[in-house]
Amino acid sequence: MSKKYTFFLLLILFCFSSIIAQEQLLVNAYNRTSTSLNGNWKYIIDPYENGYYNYRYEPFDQQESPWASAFFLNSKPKNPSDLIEYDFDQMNDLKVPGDWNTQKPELLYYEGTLWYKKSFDYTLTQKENNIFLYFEASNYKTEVYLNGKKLGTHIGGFTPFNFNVTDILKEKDNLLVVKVDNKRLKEAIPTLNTDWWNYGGLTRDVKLIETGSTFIQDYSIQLNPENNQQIKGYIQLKGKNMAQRAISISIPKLNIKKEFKTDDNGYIDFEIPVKKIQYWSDKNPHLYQVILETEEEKLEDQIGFRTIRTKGTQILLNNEPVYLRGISIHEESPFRKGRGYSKTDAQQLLLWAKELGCNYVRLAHYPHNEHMVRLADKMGMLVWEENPVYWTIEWNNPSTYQNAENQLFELITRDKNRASVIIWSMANETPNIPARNKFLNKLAQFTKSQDNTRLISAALEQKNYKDNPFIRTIDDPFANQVDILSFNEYIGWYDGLPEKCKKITWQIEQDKPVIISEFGAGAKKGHYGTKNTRWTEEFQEDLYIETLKMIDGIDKIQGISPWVLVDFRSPRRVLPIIQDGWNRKGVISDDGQKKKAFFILQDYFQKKARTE
Ligand code: GCB
Repeated sequence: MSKKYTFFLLLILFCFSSIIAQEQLLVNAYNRTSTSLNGNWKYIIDPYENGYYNYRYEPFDQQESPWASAFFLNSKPKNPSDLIEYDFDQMNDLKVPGDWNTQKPELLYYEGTLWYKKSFDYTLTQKENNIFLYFEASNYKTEVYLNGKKLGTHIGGFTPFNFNVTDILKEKDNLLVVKVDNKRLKEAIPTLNTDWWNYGGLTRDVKLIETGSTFIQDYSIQLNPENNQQIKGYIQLKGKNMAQRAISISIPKLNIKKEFKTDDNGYIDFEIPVKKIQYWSDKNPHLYQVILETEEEKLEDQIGFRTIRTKGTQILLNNEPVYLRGISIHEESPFRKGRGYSKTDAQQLLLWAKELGCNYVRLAHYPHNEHMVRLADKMGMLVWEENPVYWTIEWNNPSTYQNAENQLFELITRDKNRASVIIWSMANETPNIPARNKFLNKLAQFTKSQDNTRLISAALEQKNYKDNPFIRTIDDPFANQVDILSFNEYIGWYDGLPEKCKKITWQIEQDKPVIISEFGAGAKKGHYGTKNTRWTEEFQEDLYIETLKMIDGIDKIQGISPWVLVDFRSPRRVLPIIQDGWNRKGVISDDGQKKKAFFILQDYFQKKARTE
């Protein structure tokens, strides 16, 4: 092997290993036998990463016998003369799940390392079973240590990861130490610059999942996109005896019970004919109970069966045209003013969307928690899910690409059996330059290779058509790769005043369904004035009136998701009295009050729904 080749190989291995050190994700963690590790965890704020590096800036966890100063050891002085300069047990608690920023005033703007510690006991229900430590999300870089041993590193703030800890777990006094670092980095996904709060910490549930010694690792069970009379999929077992094992799939309401045998790699793929099936849709969100059974395990899911595709400029759900009456949503709790994580948070957000008349939500700008898509499945809400490739990232950096791909992969793994999810969005408002085109093309191809039952999109940008400022178009080579042509526009807010909408026409040449992924204006709830006074509810209301009229003139339009359901925190938004750290483009205020624009949109959607 040439030296150059070896160098590149090592570089790739290094980049890869620093990103994907955790193990393959268990699908449907949501319904597995689990024990929650939520609750109070001790914490140490460590801006200098003193518990991670020695004074030569060498990580303790890469040394054969690390000093007692390494926080993951949770060292205690044995003699009065011992020097130990930390003590988790004398520290305060943080609640898990939950961002740290909104739990302690001194952590509101904190971006750096914080250590968590939890002790727990656990007894396996059967000696030969496996036990996994599962994190639903942790922002951003997470190092996990159990009983003094490093389990691995995870990068990315919004997707789940897990570790098989069967060989390390004890019955009593397990010591779990987790280092979470939310420092923004240029090479990261997302990068330094975003318009949302960089909430740090163990932001979603943490749990132990017990599986059989041989267990169901992964599966996909979907309607065949080519044949809506057939359920198609695969199941992957893992563990000690995964070859030639019997698996049954039953869907009682469809009178289906089929037995299969795995191949030598623990894998089966299957096609099951179905006749009288109720298709899942926004109008009839029918979910079937699906039961997978092996000798050792029984795993249930609730799955909807539908097809989604495009034909010319239409979006077809179960072969019927569907218009996406949507709204964009950030994952913030309507109750706690921090990162949302609970079922109640998700329920309130989706109920507001329903009240608006939506049949669709854009979950911006990163993967939201699993409650959102589980509830969307139940409520008949179509969903756009998004990878945090936002604005300008390091397009030429291979490890940045790998990171983006890995985050998307984790999201697809988690949600590939959710009927509500119809769109994977690659990115938001990215520049049209060759390096970005290459990056996004690769990501889109990867996504299609992982999942051919959904559509691909990205929130693109619009521009003047042939230098005419009154005619707008989409001129972006990535438009050729997407199934749905989607773009953000702020005519009337960053671009003139709302009345400008009257003068704009659209020349969209691609033969694809078009959706407007964002438009909006800032308004402070309770701030009233003329329609040309910024920040008033009247200004925002007028922008909605004018924009909706303009949008009706786009003949290919198949949906909208205005910006945004609820005001959300953003450190970029510093205008006193009006913003105070909040982006005010919500049609609902941060304390849950509806602004005038809410009712304009509601009225528009009600009329739209009537014409369906
Ligand atoms: C955008 C971004 C979104 C911002 C929004 C705004 O175009 O996609 O993340 O929050 O504009 O309020 O400016």
